[in-house]
Amino acid sequence: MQSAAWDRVWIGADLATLDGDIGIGHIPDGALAVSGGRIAWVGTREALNGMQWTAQRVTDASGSWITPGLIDSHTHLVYAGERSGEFAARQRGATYEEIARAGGGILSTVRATRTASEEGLFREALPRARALLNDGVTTVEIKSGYGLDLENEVKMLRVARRIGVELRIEVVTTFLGAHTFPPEFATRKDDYVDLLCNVMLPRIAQERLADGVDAFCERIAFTAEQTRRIFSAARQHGLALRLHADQLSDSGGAELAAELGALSADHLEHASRASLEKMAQAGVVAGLLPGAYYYLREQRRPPIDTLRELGIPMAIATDCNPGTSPLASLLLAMNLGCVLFGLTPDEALRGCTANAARALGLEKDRGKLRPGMRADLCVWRVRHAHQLCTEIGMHAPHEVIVAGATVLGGDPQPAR
Ligand code: DI6
Ligand code: FE
Repeated sequence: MQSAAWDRVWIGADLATLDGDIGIGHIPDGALAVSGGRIAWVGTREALNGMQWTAQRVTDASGSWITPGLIDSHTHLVYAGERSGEFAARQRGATYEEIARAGGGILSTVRATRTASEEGLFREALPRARALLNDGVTTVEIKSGYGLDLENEVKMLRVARRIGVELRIEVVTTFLGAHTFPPEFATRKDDYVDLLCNVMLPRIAQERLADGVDAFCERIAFTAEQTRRIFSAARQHGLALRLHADQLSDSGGAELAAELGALSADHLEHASRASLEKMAQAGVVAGLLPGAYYYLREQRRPPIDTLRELGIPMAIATDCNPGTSPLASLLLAMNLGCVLFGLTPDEALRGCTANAARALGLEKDRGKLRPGMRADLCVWRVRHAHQLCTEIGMHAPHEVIVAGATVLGGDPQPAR
């Protein structure tokens, strides 16, 4: 029998493989091998004992759980400034929409972000990304959308890319020039849509600064028709589509996401059953953002029962942003998803691994413990993986591994 030669093996851990369509794919007393930055073997200790293998490093992982590295599939974590004044105004009774219509909200962050230097923006954003890494996040999606002109959108996307290099995690970037209308286009909205389609999108695609395109399809932002134009242009440049859909009202977003083949439609609090049926047919992932629901004290939950009934995969993300979800903990987002939306712990874990990978078009490579996938792993000192979402603020990964390399924590390696 030929002997396998691996870089590293963990033995004795409980594995949450997330492989298969239900549950978390639990393998008790498991073993996992990594080679060349990829997962090479997954199974039980017993099966491993029946094999011929060698490894550069063997880790006794008994008493630990290993999960796929967590994936935050929706964030706006690159921005400058802060919005505590707006929070206070809302405590006094103002609504998010009122603040937005009065030029606050997203636009106040646009002002701060335009003023910031690229270096300053990087320094403001990095701690938020680091906080996610501290929760076990190995892939994070980051949107632009607080520049709203070519120069400042480019600046945001460059900062997002740099964060990935700095922290050695994977950053997926999304161009969200269609977040809101910049003040200079307030009275000529279709001209801004022209600019997005004819100038900004082509340049950003050409410089490979964005992996996808998103839009805020909402009565206070872009109409379904404007969104359709932007998405058609994005598709011509080969960019993936994601959509902020039906968060504050039924604006036809979910339906459009299905029609145009978006990877995910996010929020969905007000999505109709008919549009969800179209999403199911088109294989669009539902992005659930319980942080925004919580922070805005929304009254209407996303239609979880219908999503389940239709078999629509659910991802959970932080939506980390300064106005509606100032949240840099994916573990807390999972807990909020359970407590506020009624998700099961299995669904929450799947929402930040396998289904989040799917929301980013990375399902062949991430989100599961499966041979051939990139070795993005978290090792947790817990009795059960469910504790990651049933307990709050009690857990941090013991070790975080990206493409086979330790990027956080771990045991000191014995000298050879
Ligand atoms: N929906 C949201 O909840 C955030 N963006 C969006 O399109 C809000 C972002 C902000 O208020 O700064
Ligand atoms: Fe968002």
